[in-house]
Amino acid sequence: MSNLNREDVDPQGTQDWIESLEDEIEERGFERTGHLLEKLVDYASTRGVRPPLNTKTPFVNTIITEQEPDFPGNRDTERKIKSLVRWNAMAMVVNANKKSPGIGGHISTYASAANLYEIGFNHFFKGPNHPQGSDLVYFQGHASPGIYARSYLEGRFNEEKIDAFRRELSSNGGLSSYPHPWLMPDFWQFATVSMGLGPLLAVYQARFMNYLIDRGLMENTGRKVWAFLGDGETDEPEALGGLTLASREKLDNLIFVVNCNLQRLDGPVRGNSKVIQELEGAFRGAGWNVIKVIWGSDFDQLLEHKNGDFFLRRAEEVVDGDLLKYVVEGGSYLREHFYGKYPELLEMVAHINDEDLGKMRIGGHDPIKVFAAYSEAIKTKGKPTVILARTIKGYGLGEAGEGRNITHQQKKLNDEELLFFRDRFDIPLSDSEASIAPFYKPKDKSDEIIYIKNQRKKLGGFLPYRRRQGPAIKIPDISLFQELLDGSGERESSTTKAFVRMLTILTKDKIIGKNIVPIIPDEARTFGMDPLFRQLGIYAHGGQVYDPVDSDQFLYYKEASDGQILEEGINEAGAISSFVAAGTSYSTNGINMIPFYVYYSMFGFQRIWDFIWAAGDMRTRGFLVGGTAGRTTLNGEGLQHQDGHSHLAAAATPNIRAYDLAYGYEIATVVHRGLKDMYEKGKDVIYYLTVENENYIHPPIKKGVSEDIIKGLYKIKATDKPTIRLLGSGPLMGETLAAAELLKEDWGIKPGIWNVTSFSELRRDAEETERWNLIHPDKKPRQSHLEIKLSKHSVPTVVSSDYVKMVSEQIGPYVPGPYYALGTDGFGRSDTRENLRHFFEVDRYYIVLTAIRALALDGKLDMSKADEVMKKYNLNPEKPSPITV
Ligand SMILES: Cc1ncc(C[n+]2csc(CCOP(=O)(O)OP(=O)(O)O)c2C)c(N)n1
Ligand SMILES: [Mg+2]
Repeated sequence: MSNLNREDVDPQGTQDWIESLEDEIEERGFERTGHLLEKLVDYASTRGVRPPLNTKTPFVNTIITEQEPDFPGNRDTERKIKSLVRWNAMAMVVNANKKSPGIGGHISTYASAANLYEIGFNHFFKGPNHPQGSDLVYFQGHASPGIYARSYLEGRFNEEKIDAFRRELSSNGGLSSYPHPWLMPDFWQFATVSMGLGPLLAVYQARFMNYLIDRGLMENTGRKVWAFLGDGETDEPEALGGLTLASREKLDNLIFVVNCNLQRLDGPVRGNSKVIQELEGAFRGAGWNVIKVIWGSDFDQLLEHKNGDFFLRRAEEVVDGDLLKYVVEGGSYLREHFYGKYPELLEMVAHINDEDLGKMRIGGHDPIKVFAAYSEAIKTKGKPTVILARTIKGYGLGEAGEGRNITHQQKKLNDEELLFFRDRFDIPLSDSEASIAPFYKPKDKSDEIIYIKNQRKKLGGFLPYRRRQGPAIKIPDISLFQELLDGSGERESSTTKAFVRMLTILTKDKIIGKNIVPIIPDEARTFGMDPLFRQLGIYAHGGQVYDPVDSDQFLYYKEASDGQILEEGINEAGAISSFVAAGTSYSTNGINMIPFYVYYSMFGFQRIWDFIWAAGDMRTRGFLVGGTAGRTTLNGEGLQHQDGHSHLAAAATPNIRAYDLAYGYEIATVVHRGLKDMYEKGKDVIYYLTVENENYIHPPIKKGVSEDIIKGLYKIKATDKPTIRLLGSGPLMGETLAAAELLKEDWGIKPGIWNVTSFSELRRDAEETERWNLIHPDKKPRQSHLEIKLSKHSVPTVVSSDYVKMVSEQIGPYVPGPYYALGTDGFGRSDTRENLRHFFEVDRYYIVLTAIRALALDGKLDMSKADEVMKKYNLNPEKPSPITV
């Protein structure tokens, strides 16, 4: 509630104060008056007064009329352009749904945001050829039809192309429903449609640009990051999750524009209060510069009226639910219910007829107001800016959905509605033409097309635009990692330690060391990465302004403005956003950066898979590293910590190459291949590694296995005419080797032994091979890697991994012979590693039991042998099942 409505015990006294303030504004200006007020508030606080400090200001525009800059554009032409974009955006959705009912699409979101984008396109967004470099614009996902429609007018898409909106499988490619760089790699840069991701990604994008500048890798040319988001979208915790980071890091290169149409899918965002005011509080409280754009120029006369206070008071009283109702009901209702409350107010609008009253433009639809807001935003120093622009959902759709709750579903318009739209925006089409909702583009020589192209030319070219490749980096020879390839000798080590060693070697490399971006959410010490703190420094824009508690130690907590590590604190969503910013830098900044995002494995895919999915869509390149993974290998931590399923998610993410690794040389081999693939060859993939904390001896690499390690399966030990085959994976390789020993010693059976580095890569290769064979029945069948390696012996296979069985079962159908998977299905437990492996039935004894039973089922042994195994190793049939809950 604003202070306007408080009871005033001394109105005259108040008036005197206001007049003094007015004098100060007149004589000394806005800035001085602001300073004075700040001083007064500070002083009052020290004197025991509790100033009603409110992060909310009255429900009016932040920028007042006299602060508005002159509008440099041609308003008439810009209005025409905007109308054409609106029409074509609408026609695109309507036509798509006429041809393919149910194909979907959104009309109303862009209809509300058109002016917000048009002002940006005509006057602000710097394009790829701008001397200062390109701005980065996060478009609201559901506004895509409008962005396509503008590209059509700009001549970037022909009619055939926009006619194939949402039909990407059509012969000429079509247009993707939402911003998907994966599907339109020359156009979209950022995948924004999963709500909440865009805003957080944008914050970290702006931060990463400063990181590059502070590290001397990029020049500061004043590029901006613009993030357009919906007001409903701000309910997503991620959407507002980066606000304090943005102000802490003084990201004045960041501008949020919230399209406050007060509605989401089902209804109002805040029917019972005001979303703009709530957001103002949140952003201001977080230290942002907040610019509210609520009222259009039509309202200036009311705000500046001598009785303007009544307008203010009434505006404070109503809630968003009321504001929405006024849009739908129109002028006479508005007069009665809004203005009618106070006679003074009613009097103020007496000269305006009902129709005009209903049409008075609100802030987000007014070019002057939006231009003023953007102008201030790009000049603001030391803090990020948010523009809260009040708009109307489905603006211009009239009866067909303007401001209505169903507006989001609106995909078709009848004749009458189309004609209304045409009239509303003066589209030069006859009745019969308009009724079929054709695309409409004026001639190339028309004022509109010349203007649209000219403005973009001045600003450095068309947007959105995505650059596919950055400059390649020459990756050093794999001998860089020789010590890992040579094994750990007598020393026991873990894959986590091996990984950290590898990372240390990489960061010290003269050529690519500086391009490495280690990212970590408060787990560096867990993984033994803390030595990197001192070596590389932790990035802090303002440097380290305190003496750290451990400054007397060699490996102290070193922050520096040119620090290389991004230590994100306990913030996986933020850290993955940094990963995306770094991993797309080849495209957004033209600088290839190599992110290694190392996190607690359980809090990776499980927590932020949606971001990882978007990272894939955005063609991010880099390494995701799930540390202390494995449901039984990470032992004491229990159910919430022990990751036994991230590889399922990884396998389902199309451009992720996932590996669970057992030895240092596998890490060296896979990482080296990843570096070559992504940064030399420019492949749009992400490498995912899980590493563990079990210590054992890492053998040296054997000759000729590198390629097999990459493909996912390589031989550990050959056996002459084996009757059974054991596959081990990651840390369970140790149990697999121990099981092989037991089989030999106790049962006289010599298995073949293999190591699986990637079930998902094997599966993809097998599926691809199978598919090729299916559609080439006349050709000699191809063989998958699994067949090539394993088809010589069609014997039973027993596989043990530290992941749920479905991970290893991915390859079951493609492995010759019967296939038995042991895995860690069920909730984890805190206990010793040995007990856990027994509990989950993946240890050496269960491997032996499964192998013996497999041989019995294969007719090679009597089933009584399996019983003997149970007895010999004390395997209790009454033991609780790890699977059943
Ligand atoms: C994470 C996520 N959940 C749900 C959706 C489905 N969805 C699409 S649009 C929409 C409402 C958007 O409202 P708002 O952010 O206010 O945008 P507007 O269209 O009103 O501009 C929802 C829930 C989504 N895209 N992403
Ligand atoms: Mg909305």
